Amino acid sequence: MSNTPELEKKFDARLEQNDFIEPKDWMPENYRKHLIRQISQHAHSEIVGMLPEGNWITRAPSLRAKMVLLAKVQDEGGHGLYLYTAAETLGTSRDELLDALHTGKAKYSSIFNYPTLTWADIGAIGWLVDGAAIMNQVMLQRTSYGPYSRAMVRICKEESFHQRQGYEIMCRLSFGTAEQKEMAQDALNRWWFPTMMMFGPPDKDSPNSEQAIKWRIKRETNDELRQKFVDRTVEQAEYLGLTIPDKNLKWNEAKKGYDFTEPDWSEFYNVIKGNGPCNKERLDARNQAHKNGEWVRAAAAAYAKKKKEAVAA
Ligand code: FAQ
Repeated sequence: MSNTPELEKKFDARLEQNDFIEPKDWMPENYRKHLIRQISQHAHSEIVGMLPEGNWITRAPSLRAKMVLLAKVQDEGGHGLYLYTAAETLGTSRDELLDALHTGKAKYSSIFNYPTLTWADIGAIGWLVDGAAIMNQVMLQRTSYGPYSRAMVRICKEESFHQRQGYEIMCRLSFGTAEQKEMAQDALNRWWFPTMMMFGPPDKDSPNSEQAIKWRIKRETNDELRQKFVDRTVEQAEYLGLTIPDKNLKWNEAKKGYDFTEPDWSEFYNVIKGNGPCNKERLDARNQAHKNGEWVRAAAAAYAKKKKEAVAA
């Protein structure tokens, strides 16, 4: 029953009708592989994304800020879990997925290879990085694979809280002392272009987009989402009294959107090849955490085994 034209035709017709494809449905092998690649990279991004912010939990400037940041970082761990589970429904295992991350074979979002130097960076991550993540994830709620779509619905609800916590920090700093405002501006200067890279390379250089759109895995292209993100963020920066570090940023009435400078794509490719400022640190931290958690996995497995035996007896 492999890849027969009849099954393929039925599959295409279901996509055409915006039906969800479910784990037990027939699907082309390349659709399955494409999804495992994207969902697992997304899952890895969530858990590696915990590291730059986790770094600030002990240094948050108030108890409230600490509690909010702790909750946010914990949410990201939860997002990783929903996504790994969604990937597992495609016939891969958690061990295989994590092994690919830990050995550097699998990618995760380029953005998490940049350092968080000041508290304002926590604001900038929430505002910009979560803002970009939501822009991308809102369209993924309508992705064609059911388990991925359902994970995205839940994740989007939590991400919008994350974006607001970041914007709140930016508001406090931007409307605070001159020194605080300067910190906010410095964070915006450093995070702007790396955030724009999160949407992936320009459409003309994106090898996966065309097929992803055909399969309705992606509903909008990298460039479309980047444009939407810029258009939405300019106003938010204006409210804060901060300047987006792009001299070419200009409203274009004809396209009803902003013209802007593209990020430095050579920097992007360098980062995703493993040569960003924190790639090594992030992978070392993940590997160490995995090793430290070994006894927890062993204890959980032993408990599950005992419980199963007790039920069977
Ligand atoms: N970083 O052909 P395309 C978050 C790779 S979640 C690293 O355009 P595609 C939450 C791409 O994988 C952020 N690699 O690829 C949070 C491909 O390589 P491959 C993550 C990138 O898949 C917030 C190659 O370049 N979100 O932040 C990147 O059609 C705060 C060619 O690219 C998702 O993963 C990149 N930025 O489009 C957590 C959303 N861009 O696999 C903590 C789901 C591209 O062929 C704190 N993913 N590449 O070897 C997607 O929507 C897509 O996979 C894209 C890339 C848009 C990321």
